[in-house]
Amino acid sequence: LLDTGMLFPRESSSREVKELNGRWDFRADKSPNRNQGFEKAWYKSRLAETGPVIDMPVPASYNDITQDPTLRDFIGWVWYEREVVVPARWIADEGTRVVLRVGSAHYYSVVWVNGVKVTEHNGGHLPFEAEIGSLIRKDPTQPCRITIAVNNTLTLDTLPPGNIQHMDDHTKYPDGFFVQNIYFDFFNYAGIHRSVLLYTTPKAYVDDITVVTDFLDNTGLVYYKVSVQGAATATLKATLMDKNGRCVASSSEPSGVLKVVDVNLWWPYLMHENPAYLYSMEVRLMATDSRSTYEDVYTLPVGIRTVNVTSTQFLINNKPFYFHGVNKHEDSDIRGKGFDWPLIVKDFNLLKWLGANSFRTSHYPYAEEILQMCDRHGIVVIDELSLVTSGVLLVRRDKNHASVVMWSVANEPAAEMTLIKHTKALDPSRPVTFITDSNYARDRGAPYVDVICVNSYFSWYHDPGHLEVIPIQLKTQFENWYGKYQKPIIQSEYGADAVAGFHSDPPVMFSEEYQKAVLQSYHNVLDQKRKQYVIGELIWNFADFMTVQGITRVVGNKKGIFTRERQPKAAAFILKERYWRLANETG
Ligand code: BDP
Repeated sequence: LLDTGMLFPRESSSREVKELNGRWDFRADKSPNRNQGFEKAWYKSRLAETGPVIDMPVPASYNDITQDPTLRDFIGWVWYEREVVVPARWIADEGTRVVLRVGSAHYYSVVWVNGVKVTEHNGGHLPFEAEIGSLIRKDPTQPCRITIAVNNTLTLDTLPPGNIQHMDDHTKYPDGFFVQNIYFDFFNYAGIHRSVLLYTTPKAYVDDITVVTDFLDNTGLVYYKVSVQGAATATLKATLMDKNGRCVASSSEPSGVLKVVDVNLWWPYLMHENPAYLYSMEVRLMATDSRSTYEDVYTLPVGIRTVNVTSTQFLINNKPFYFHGVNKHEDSDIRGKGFDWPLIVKDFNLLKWLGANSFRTSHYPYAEEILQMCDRHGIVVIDELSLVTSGVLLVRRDKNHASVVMWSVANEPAAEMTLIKHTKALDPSRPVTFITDSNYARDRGAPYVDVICVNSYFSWYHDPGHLEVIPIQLKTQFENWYGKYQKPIIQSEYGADAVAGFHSDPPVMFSEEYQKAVLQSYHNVLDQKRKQYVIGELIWNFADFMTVQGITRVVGNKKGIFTRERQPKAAAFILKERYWRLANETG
């Protein structure tokens, strides 16, 4: 995937998709060295033949699915397997590419088809795939057996990072005892987290499309580039269609600009009465080789909008945009980080109930379907990546989303400059930021970013219990950063834990009243500064989420304004009132 495209698998007249979600066979490798699966080559035969298997849903984290405590906190290799019947016509037609795609699996994966290794992948949040046509054509009478081994061990080289610590003192710990230390604040959910599917394309196919948009008066400009694989020569037609399927511009060049008269711009949903307008760009490819003729069709949704940053403003379509939104996690009960449509649609309904116009994908790339929802609903995204190579892949995966208005290269990192430069080179069309929690005097990244994003937890991690410090400390925070850099600032995290149902007046920490009071104090300062150079506020966090067990976490992080089950705490009503007021004032 490093040098090919990463188009989201879509059905078309030339492409089929077969989802492999549902029940898979599963076994965790609990052998002392956690390596029996490889030593005994579990991929060579059916998993059920080499030992006991249990049912495991895909997509889902495996951690919370069973009643087995050793599986909840399991570290090491787990094995997934299922068989799939491949349509005969896919096998019969040598001109069809059959691709196996995993939306994401956490963290390291190895994939076999009928016992033959087809790919491996490093990283927990991005898709990977392998072409398997020749393998399944070897013996068309056999079902196609897919085995995926996934290892969630985190080291200093993974992102997020961690390390394994062995405890050898037998007076204190059982034999072979070790722990996974992690350096981030969310549970290390593991397993196959996003859809697994087979999809087809013709042998000659549209491999990648890049669009960058602009407009001049009433004319929309879609700069595009199409890359093709599997054809020495090909002809191509790019057609841009409006919402009603009417052609508004077309071209026969592999790259160029499509001009749209009387353009409908893509607007965030609170800024315009006709927001989130999406055109469809259909790319039709025709290629011929000595054997046959191939036609491939791929249709990409395209929102036409611009993004610019001044020293005090964030501009979408040249109008000031104020981020009033949230930080999220991919997290819920039972399924962990597993992709789940009911949860996603519920979250979007809650975002709109709240009047939130934006969110940050803290602290890793989210499922593509979530960004598609943002495009559709006009919700603005700060897209957070997690390391340099995944930076290349993330930009490749997410570059065409109108909703993605800025890249965040890291959360509270140690070495930020190279990441920022690197990301800017990958995509000059979008601003770049990273999230800092450090002192403005010590920070090394701010000179390189377009927007400064600051996390702070006054009266929580600093001066806990002292709400009265917020007005002073927050004002000082903003004035220091702006004074030094003259760049617009987003309050990228702030908040307080509240256990739903804990009440206290006067407010004390962990009560709903304290969380409310922290928010109100922050809002007073934000209201002064947003008239100057503060361009956004993102609450930490949208919902309560699971973390590792520890003395500062009570069944997870409780800084959600919604519970993990998505019910509002008192703070949610404060924020709802505020966000709708901001929507009326600023869009
Ligand atoms: C912030 C981190 C976030 C944590 C939060 C907290 O960016 O991941 O969950 O602190 O401690 O600094 O609640």
